[in-house]
Amino acid sequence: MTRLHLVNGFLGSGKTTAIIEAARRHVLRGERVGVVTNDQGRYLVDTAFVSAQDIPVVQVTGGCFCCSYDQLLEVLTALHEDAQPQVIYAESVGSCADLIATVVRPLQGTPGRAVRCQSLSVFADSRLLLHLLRGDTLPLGDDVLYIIERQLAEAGLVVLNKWDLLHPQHRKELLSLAADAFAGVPLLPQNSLLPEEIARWMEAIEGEEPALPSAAVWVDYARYGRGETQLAWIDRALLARLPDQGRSEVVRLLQAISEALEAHQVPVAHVKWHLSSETGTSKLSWTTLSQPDWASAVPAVSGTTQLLLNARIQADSAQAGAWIDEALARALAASQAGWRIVAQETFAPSPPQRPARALP
Ligand SMILES: Nc1nc2c(ncn2[C@@H]2O[C@H](COP(=O)(O)OP(=O)(O)O)[C@@H](O)[C@H]2O)c(=O)[nH]1
Ligand SMILES: [Mg+2]
Repeated sequence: MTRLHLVNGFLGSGKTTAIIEAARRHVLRGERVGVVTNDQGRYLVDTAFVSAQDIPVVQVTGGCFCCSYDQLLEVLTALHEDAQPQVIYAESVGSCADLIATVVRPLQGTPGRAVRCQSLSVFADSRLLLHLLRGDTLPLGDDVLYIIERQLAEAGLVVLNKWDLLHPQHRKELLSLAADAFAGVPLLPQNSLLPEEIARWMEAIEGEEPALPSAAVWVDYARYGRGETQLAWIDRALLARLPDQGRSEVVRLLQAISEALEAHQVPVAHVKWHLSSETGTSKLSWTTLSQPDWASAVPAVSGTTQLLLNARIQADSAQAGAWIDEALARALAASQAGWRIVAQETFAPSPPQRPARALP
């Protein structure tokens, strides 16, 4: 029986980072592992990045797990046929909620399935969670924050991720607020960049006792839908042949998009880039509370280079798409590299509908 670990948590909270390290550790132990990624669009940075690590990966696109159960079952079957994984990590869209009712309970209610759902970890950026539990003002709208709150309400394990980025003076306060807010649910402070901390997470979810609540939580789908649609999806895939000093080209491009979003004060949930060239692949992220300095984050690149942008931002999708395209057009016009835009999507995701199969 394949063990399935569901991993939820807001956009940019650290799910993919943790899953990739966990998958590596399974492989080192001689276990076969697979990953399911999920997002609103079709060209997914996470799929590209997981696949670049030689980890078998399938994706559920065009909506979150809660609305795409049939597609989830299809890709789980395909993963089974291709890789026979003993353990699967399935990461839902970071704006998805209601997984117990829409995925876990229906899976449990289907006898004979080759997959057993073992855990539901919900990741949170510890800094964001502290603000949320204190009731501080955040750049994200109330309905978006409602999604985060509902995600956490159904956790079997709350991962207080990016613990390293939370000021040591605030750690006790977060532990105490979280213990009150998620009474009885295990809390795991974690720095997902440290392999030994991922090993601890794996122990927590791979133990005898499933880290999985037995009952679903109530979700107000009107609010959930408003939060989901407020977060525009914008992706752009670009291709060029770069010289050996191509790095500065990429830095300028990434900076141009960031400056456009900043100029219009667009709240960011997660803006991520997958960069692949003949020198290697990497993933670069800008999350709600951390914008990296692209000039130091971008690695060396050369030769045929692909850039894939997935942006989930709180804005009108058409308006924000136009801002991004203007910035891109200016950056590409100033470049000699002959960049081509090879794929693009811009939309406001549809509001999720509570499926009829949802179980309490
Ligand atoms: N400092 C720190 N950064 C982290 C941690 N976990 C993830 N990150 C970074 O947070 C960003 C978003 O991570 P990602 O795994 O893509 O988040 P996801 O959207 O939840 O899958 C990336 O830049 C990661 O390197 C952590 O525990 N500490
Ligand atoms: Mg991810």
